Amino acid sequence: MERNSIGQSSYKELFQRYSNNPIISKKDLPYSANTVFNAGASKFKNEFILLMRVEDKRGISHLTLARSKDGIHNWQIDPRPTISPLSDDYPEEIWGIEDPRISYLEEKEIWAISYTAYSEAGPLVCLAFTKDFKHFDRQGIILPPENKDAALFPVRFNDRWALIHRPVAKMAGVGAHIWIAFSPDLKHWGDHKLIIPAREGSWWDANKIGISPPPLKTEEGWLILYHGVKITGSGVIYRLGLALLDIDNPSHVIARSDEWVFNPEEIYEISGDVDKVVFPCGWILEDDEIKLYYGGADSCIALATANLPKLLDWLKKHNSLQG
Ligand code: BMA
Repeated sequence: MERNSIGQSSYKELFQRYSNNPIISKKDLPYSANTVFNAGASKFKNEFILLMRVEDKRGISHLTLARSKDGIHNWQIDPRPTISPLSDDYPEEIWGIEDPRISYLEEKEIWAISYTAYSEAGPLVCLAFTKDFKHFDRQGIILPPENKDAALFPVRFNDRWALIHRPVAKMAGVGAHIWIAFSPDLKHWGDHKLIIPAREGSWWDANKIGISPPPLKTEEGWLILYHGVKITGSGVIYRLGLALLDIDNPSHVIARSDEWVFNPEEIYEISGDVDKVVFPCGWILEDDEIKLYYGGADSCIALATANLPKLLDWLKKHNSLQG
């Protein structure tokens, strides 16, 4: 019988949770903290690495690295914060650094990390480069507040880099939508365009959406996994849906799912510092299988897997942009 790498054979759901979730929670950290959650993910020297958001007991977040041979078990966690906010040199990091997304830029042979810095003027987008996950070369602010949920494409389009981001307008009744921007040098960003608007009314992705892990290159286009935030009488529900962007022109949206594909259901997703949240910042594709690393209820890191051809096939059947 066909089995995925976490030992399950059922494909009733598009994503299958690992049965021993969560894979990392604060009891696994080598130092004391409030919580560990939303982690960027990548492969580095044949290991899976997670760059985890850790919130300390003051409420300020930093990033800490965990590595594992199989991406499931035996996570080796750095004994102290790997990237701490440096507010003397980077005042925008005064209230912490959060939610890293990692993209490998093959032509430069570097990993680019886009992350949220929590400044006195609000959350904004910063970028850092690394070649070894030990030394991090900060590039500073690339998009001013309020902006977060930014992720780089790993390749250039007609000589320009592309970035998905999520600015927030403070005007009442204006939602928070997914945008794209372009840059010749990874520093100066322009040609901003809204590509995926939040829906309205009672939809699962009404009013506020943002990209989750970085865009994933597939034969059908760039696969986007995005979060939608529904406000209910008892608080928020963070769920995930899919979209597909044109492979050569990522400003063009080919498909967008009508239904959500992942929803907080297990206790570690429903109950924590922020209830009813699933929030991935990283995914890794190997042999058609996606490993999705997500924060559960802002209180732990969990793993789910999905079969890429099945996701693409499902998205075709559930494309709300058709007809
Ligand atoms: C978002 C981000 C995430 C967090 C989520 C739910 O705005 O801050 O880091 O997981 O809210 O609290």
